[in-house]
Amino acid sequence: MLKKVSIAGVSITIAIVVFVAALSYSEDETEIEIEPIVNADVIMPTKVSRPGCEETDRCYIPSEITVEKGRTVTWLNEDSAFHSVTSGFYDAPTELFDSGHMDPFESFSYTFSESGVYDYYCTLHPWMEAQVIVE
Ligand SMILES: [Cu+2]
Repeated sequence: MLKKVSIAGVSITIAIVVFVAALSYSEDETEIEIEPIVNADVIMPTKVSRPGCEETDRCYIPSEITVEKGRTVTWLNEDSAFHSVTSGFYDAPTELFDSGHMDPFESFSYTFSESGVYDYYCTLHPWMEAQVIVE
């Protein structure tokens, strides 16, 4: 009788270990999947949180992107600092889109349904400016 109880105890322990292992495995899998999913059209590269990138036109790469009407554009923050994708200019926002503060490796998407030229900037770093041209 005592033997039976301990066997049951061992099976339960094994079952718990397997369950916990399965849980942690699926968490790992989720983490691995997140990064490659982002297929960015525009990136914010490293070190753009200090002035200078505007001189080489590399605050957002590319700083000018042309897309068809109806297309969704995705930005990815590849820097270690916060950035934003905010429509308009620093002293004249248009309030069409605003990513808010984007964490490192966070992405933001916006679908352009009207043709036109869309200027945008970073609310944290006014020298960061770029354009989306929608045809
Ligand atoms: Cu910025």
